Amino acid sequence: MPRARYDGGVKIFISRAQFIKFQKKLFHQQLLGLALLVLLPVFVWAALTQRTELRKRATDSTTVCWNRVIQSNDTYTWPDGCKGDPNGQNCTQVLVPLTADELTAYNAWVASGSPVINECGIIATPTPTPSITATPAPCVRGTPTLTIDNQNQQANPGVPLTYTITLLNNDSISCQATGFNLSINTPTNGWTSTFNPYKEIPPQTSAIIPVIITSPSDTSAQQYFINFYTTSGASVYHTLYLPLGYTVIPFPTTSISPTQQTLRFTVRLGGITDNKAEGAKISVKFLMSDGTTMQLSNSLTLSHTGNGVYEAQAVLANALPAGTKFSLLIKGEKHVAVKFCRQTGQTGPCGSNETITVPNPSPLTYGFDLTGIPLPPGDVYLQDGMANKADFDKLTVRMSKLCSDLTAEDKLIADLDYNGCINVRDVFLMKQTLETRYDEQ
Ligand SMILES: [Ca+2]
Ligand SMILES: [Ca+2]
Repeated sequence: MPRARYDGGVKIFISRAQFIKFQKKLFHQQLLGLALLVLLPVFVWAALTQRTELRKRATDSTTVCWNRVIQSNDTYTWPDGCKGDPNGQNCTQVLVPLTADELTAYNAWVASGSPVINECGIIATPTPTPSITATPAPCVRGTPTLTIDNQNQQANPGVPLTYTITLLNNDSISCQATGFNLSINTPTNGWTSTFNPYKEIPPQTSAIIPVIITSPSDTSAQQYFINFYTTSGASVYHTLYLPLGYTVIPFPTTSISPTQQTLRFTVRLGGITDNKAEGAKISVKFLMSDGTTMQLSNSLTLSHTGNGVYEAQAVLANALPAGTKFSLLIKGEKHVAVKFCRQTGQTGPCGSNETITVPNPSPLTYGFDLTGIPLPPGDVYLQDGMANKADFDKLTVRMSKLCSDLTAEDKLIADLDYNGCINVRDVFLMKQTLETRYDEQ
């Protein structure tokens, strides 16, 4: 049987040369197979390594500005060849089509609502139109951001203040621009405001809105809070407000200080409870805190206002400056002087260093209610600044006269209760003063 197989071999190889040639060919094929066996794994390894490296590069890549992709019909390109590089480096003035992988990533970004990419800013390219291949991005409305640098300001009454407000539209980039309605709630009594009540702002974009507010010229000095409101017909999320502080401060005193000033002195006279002393005179002296004095040049005539209260007025050509400290020395025509250190309500002697202070602003009409201490009669004509025996003698010597025989001078000297007679009642009043009173100064 082996012989028979050999014979068969003989039939295949016609000669030995052919057999040798066959063996060489077989050897070359084995060599090629061996080479493939060695090189193929190397090739596969290299390919896998390259793919891993590409993936790694893709993972490590910096931010891609998908919002810069330009869509035209069914083509997607990078503007200026920047391929979404947020730094804008290596740009060329050509449109570069997106690769297939980039197109897939871009469509995924659009499908996720085109989220804002902070590093990529806002670009003015048109919103991509929906197409068969790209899913339209949903519009997500957001609460706007209101900011202001000068939120609390102050001004004199009637002086305008300008508030510079920044309104940022936080809608997603795929939304249409929003028309914001703007308003403020100033007080109603004479306040004015100036601003544009409507502002259209694209998404992810801010606008500056100047608001000018003016208070009335007679506004009382205090802080007012005024709200600046935004609303829109697009979303309830667009409703919010920003409080603005507006403090009204008074004008400097000098600008409204009157040049003239009316002084009103309200007094009582000792022993007088009716109008009998109508027309009597008083003198007024200002004792300034710096030690100087200011005597009103003329004595003032008293006018009865009711129930034994009398009033006298004087006009100063130049008002007392605000903050001036002083006391008053009031002396009747037959009375000892009384010192007043309070504008109203004084019923006893002045305290040490007690003074009246001119308010700020210095009033046009400056009133003093001095009725708490009736002026004591006793220092009679001719007055010498004290009530003593000489005054008492002038009185008693005239007591013998009939009322009808008294002259005007007699009455001025000794009719202390102004009843037209000189009698024991006048003596009583003078004795009261002699026991207690001398001119204060
Ligand atoms: Ca006297
Ligand atoms: Ca009398």
